Amino acid sequence: MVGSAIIRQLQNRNDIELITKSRHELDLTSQMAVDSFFEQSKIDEVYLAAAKVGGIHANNTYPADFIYENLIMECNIIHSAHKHNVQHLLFLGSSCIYPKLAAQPMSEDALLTGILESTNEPYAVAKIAGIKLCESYNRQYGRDYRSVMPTNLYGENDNFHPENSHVIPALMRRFHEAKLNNDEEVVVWGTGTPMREFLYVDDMAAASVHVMELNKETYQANTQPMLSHINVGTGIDCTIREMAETMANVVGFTGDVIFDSSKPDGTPRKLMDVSRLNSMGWSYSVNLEEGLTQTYQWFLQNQQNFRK
Ligand code: GFB
Repeated sequence: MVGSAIIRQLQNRNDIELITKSRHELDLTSQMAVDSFFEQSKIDEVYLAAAKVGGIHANNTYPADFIYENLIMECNIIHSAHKHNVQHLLFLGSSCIYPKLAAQPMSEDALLTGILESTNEPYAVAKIAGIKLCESYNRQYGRDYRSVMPTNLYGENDNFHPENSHVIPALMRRFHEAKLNNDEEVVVWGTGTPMREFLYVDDMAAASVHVMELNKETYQANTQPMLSHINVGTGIDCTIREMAETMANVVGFTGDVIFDSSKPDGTPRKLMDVSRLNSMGWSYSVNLEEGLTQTYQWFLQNQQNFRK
């Protein structure tokens, strides 16, 4: 999802030659395959958006897959990039790197100050390792490897699986199907009280390019060698209940929304402090209702391709 949005940002630039590989063409969990890819391609900049991702249920159900696949992909790509003399790399993490009960809004220096949320701890540990890999290659070898930590993302090319997806694609599909079936109610997981901040994927891609292209002096002046990541978000959050109501309006579902409190809520709140990125000249442009409307248009055009 984010990788294809970064391609949309960069594809019309004539100062960049894009080199991409689909998951069918290159197995990022294979060190040999990744290394020979770097050996054969003349690469000078890497956007590392590839990851094993999923919502609260998937993280809780497949913890081994989440920690193993993310760690091995990060190790393979970052080490091979260094071996083949790639000087610039941008690693994409997640807001779940911060402690479950971090002070809100969460600033970059909240990293490693407390216990993680249990539903996604293995994924978060892998993402923290990614930041530390980048910092370590910078410190030992003088590389310029940077990290951005997005808040919860959504948009076109998201995963709309009924159980394994994040809340926005899950509810978009559930509300849409309920509307078609004239159902009287839609069930939303948890209590509806957790608060989340949502960022449209094209905003995330724009922020990624912005951070990659900051000059080194600006990046270093705003970060520290062992605290080098930058938050990306809107700085605005809402309850899951409020988001579900906005979703119902966007999709046109007029029935009742009910909450299943037997399902986990996850972190109570994870609002990003985005002042560091704002001070470096970037802020978001697509608000939640606009982003949901654009995503629903994409959903309607592409839903025939979704797996059941
Ligand atoms: O999107 P989500 O899975 O991400 O869930 P997290 C956000 C909130 O929405 C939780 C509620 O409180 C869920 O209980 N929710 C309500 C639902 N209905 C649904 C539904 O049908 N599906 C889903 N998925 N949630 C993830 C992490 O946590 O955030 C990942 O597990 C990653 O590691 C991602 O960091 C950004 O914000 O809870």
